[in-house]
Amino acid sequence: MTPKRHLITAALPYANGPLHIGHLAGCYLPADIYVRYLRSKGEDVLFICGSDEHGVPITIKAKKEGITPQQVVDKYHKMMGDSFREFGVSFDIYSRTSNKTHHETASGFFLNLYNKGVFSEEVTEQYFDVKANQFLADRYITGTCPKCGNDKAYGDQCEKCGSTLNATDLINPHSTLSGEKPVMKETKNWFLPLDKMQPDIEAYIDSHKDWKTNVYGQCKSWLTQGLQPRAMTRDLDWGVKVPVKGAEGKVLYVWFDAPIGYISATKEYFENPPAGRKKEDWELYWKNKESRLIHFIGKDNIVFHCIIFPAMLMAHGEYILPDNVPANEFLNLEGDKISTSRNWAVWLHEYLLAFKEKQDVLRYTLCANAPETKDNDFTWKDFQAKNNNELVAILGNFINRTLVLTHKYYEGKIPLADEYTKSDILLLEEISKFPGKIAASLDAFRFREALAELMNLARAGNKYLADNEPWKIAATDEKRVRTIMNISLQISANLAVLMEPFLPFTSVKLSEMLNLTGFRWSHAGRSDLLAPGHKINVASLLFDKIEDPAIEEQILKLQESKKMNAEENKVTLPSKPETSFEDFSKMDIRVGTILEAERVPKTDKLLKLKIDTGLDQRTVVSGIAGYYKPEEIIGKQVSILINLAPRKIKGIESKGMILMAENTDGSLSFVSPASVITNGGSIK
Ligand code: B3M
Ligand code: ZN
Repeated sequence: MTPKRHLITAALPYANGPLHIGHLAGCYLPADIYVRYLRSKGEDVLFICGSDEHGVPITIKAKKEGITPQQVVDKYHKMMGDSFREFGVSFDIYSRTSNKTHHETASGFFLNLYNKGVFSEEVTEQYFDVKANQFLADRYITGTCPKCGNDKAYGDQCEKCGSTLNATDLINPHSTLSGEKPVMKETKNWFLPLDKMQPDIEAYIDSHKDWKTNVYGQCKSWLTQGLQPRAMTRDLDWGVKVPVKGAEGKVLYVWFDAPIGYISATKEYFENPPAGRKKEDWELYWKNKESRLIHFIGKDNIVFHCIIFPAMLMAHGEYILPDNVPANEFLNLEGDKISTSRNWAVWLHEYLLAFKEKQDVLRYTLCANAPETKDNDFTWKDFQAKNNNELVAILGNFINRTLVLTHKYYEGKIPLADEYTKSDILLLEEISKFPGKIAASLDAFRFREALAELMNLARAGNKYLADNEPWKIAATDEKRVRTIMNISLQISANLAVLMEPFLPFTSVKLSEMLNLTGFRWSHAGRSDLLAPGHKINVASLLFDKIEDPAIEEQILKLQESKKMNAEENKVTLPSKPETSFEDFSKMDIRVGTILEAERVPKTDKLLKLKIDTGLDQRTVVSGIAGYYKPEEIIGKQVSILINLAPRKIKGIESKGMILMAENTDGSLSFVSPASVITNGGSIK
């Protein structure tokens, strides 16, 4: 079915902190690219987002900052909205879940299900913090994940392995309010009987084998484990009040109210309807079978969007279900997980202070590196390289040469293409295929691939100029030069149209320089976008080089965070029991040199090293991939325990162990001799 209209949502970020590059890369940038592409195609599309202002993440933050939850959400709602605007994320509405429309909508939705008898009312024992006199829902409780052993799992979810949990599943639970071990206390809550709904949900998931493999796979694995009833209410005071008798002092579970936020925001958008639309039109997007609903999210939100929210919508009965949920994996920063509490992040508002007006450079880098199929890494060096070697050297260079020559030869007027050569015709044919190729990638939510294709168009232009060298024949073959320049200008115009979803600021700039207006996706591919005689405007550089000091400053800033964290978390391990010299001398520790290093496939942490120990050359597998890149450590001298019994690690026989010094933040460093020692020299 060709949909009549598209409703695109991006996850509602918790209003408990500023936005960082992980947010942009994981969810908002792909969503924005997709929406801009649909708009360029002239589709009917609505792009919805807003702040998630309920839930424990907000109240925890309020407690930490010594302000009220309302003050927290006011502060960050504004900050996040500003960042989205500054980076060109083009929501039709950026709403918030603390507003009246949302409270009414969420509470109405709950009542609808309640009146239908969907919920089961159950008195269960929940964790209670006696000291804080409060039930401990969701993030108020942490403990060890029963599935993966992560000891910082929350009461509703383990962020490490992505499992959804119930607080009572946690091993060794403790309160994040007081740090105390909680007690059990009875309380009544309303449960969504996901167990009974499993067949319907299963049929729904099975009808979406087209979803990204990471998304489909996660859904299947939950279904295989068997769905459990899940409480949709909480004993908390911050949130949407539960609108039924006997529920005083309780609010809706944040994951019940938050996705309804998409509905409320759509309603709110139509509260002051744009020309030609009416208030009730929000229903078209949510209830009409010819509408297509797409949720862009990060991977930790998959279960809520693919199972729980669809279950809620099914139970309600009037709504369409999500057609696709293109979730991304996570973006890391310089090899380490992005973390707000450790200040290990690139904050969007801070980025703009350092790189003024370079929003598109970040959009470009994050899209080129998007964690689409696996977690990915952002590094400042790569950011610099992408800017200097791709945006400046390929795209910027091509446009600049084309426009400067047009001004020089023709006073800024598009010349007539006289006669195409065979290779011109081939190139024009190639150009005509780009919109289709880019569109195919975008339709499949393969944004990296789409962007790479866009750059291939710029590359083709660059190559065309380099092959034809119009500047060399300008004086001798005016006719040929006119054709070359005309073609280069048509490629530039195509780039302006096709880059818009990815690089909206640059697209505006380039369109202004080309004096180009009113073109859409469907015009791209043509070689007559600029008519002969059309006058272009003054040219300026689209991108400029980013020099080393600017990058070093950013790296330094991150190192500062590392240092501060190390200081804060400083725990010096207590001494181990006494040992004898005899015991110590049983260990044969030598100096060796790393000859070869490579990653062990399908692992995150392991490197396979070949070490010259002076006695032999041997293989050692070491868990240091998070700290060292293979190519950086070749030739380094390290300390190695050579008489440790060999062990098989991932099928590789590892002989010996590299000694590592552990920093207080858990990071590792080689123990290397202070001056060069011959391999085999012993450590005693
Ligand atoms: N606020 C979680 C998050 O920011 C949550 C998303 C809600 S989407 C309805 O990761
Ligand atoms: Zn886990």
